[in-house]
Parts: sequence; C-alpha cells; structure tokens
Amino acid sequence: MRISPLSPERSAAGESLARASGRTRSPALARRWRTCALLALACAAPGCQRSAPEAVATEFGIQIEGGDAFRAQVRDSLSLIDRHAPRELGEIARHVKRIKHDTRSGMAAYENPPTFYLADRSAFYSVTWCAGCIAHDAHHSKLYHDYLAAHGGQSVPDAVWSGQAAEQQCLKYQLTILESIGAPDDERVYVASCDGSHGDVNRDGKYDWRDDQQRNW
Ligand SMILES: [Ca+2]
Repeated sequence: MRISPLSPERSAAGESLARASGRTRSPALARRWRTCALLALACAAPGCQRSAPEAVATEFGIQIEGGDAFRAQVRDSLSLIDRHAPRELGEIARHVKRIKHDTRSGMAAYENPPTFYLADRSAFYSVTWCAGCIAHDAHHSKLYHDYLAAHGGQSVPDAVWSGQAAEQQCLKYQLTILESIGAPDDERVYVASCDGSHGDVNRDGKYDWRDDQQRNW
C-alpha cells in the first residue's frame, strides 16, 4: 500500500522501526520530515509527469524507488556527484540508503533504511539541483547519525539535525556540492542567499510537522 506523506500509517511505521533498533523518539519527531531548500520556480520539466510503473534500482549503493524518469534523474544526479566529487558521494551514500519518489521532499533519518523522500519540484528542476537536494538532506542524516554514534544510541535532540542552525549547515554542504558539480549561477546564488529559515514554512518560529504538511516541494 502506498502511504501518503505524514500519514498516521507512516508515522506508526517509523516509530516501530525506531523501537526495533533500540532508539526512542517523541511522537512529534516521528512525524517530522526534514526539508530541502527550494527554488521558488514552478517546475515545467516533462519529468514532473509521474512515470509508471514505479520500480526499484540500486545506484552507488542507494536504493532508488520511483518511475523510469525519476530513477533516471536520481541516477544522473548521483553520477554527476560521482564524477566531480567521488569522496563526497561516498559520504552521501553512507547516510542515505534509499531515495523514494513522493509528493513532498524530506529526510527520514530515523527510518531503516534512512530514506530521502523526493518530490517532483526538487527532483526535476534540473539534474544539478536534484544533486544538491540529495546532498542537503544527506547532511541532515549525517548530523542525526553522528549524534547517535557519539552518544550510544540515545534519542537525538531535534536541534541536532533540524531547525535553523542545522539547516544552515546543510545549506553550506549543499553549496559545496553545487560548486563541485558546476551548477548554474542561479542555483548557487539562491542557496547562498538562504538563511536556513525555509523549513519554517508557516513562519511560526517552530520547525515541526505542520511545516511538512504545508510544504509543496
Ligand atoms: Ca513552523
């Protein structure tokens, strides 16, 4: 059964996986997804039309789930990073084990495997943009798992891997990758201009599941 973003089914599944791995989290954290920086432009790429049927492929050790166009876009993005920054691709592949097509983008670092849910607007704006988004959310997962490793599997505080300070770290990493792969000026300038507050979609000063529900990229 396909589970829609932020559905109770997915939250419950995430909690079960966390319990199985010996980690505990708050229900709020279980519902939370990480955000990816965006360009405020409508995606007009043909790839925005979902291709069917969805399937699974493995590239660079990362499981990719989606239609033909989605799998090709993600593969091309990973290949681009591999050509220009192979060491960084290895780092990304250590922290993102699955990239799955969905209607909202976000990193579920606590899932097994750690999964980056990737939506059309982020995936199909361009190959370079897609690569940067993958790098951005891989860094969220790195922050999460580095804390786990350093603290004996204790519950990971939200601020460690989410919120504005974490977003700023992820944006910095995203920009490094965009520069490495020769991304267009507009993409690099946009990321450089972000202050990390993009995840607070409803601008209430908090980063929580309500923001995820309102995200459209
Ligand atoms: Ca908010």
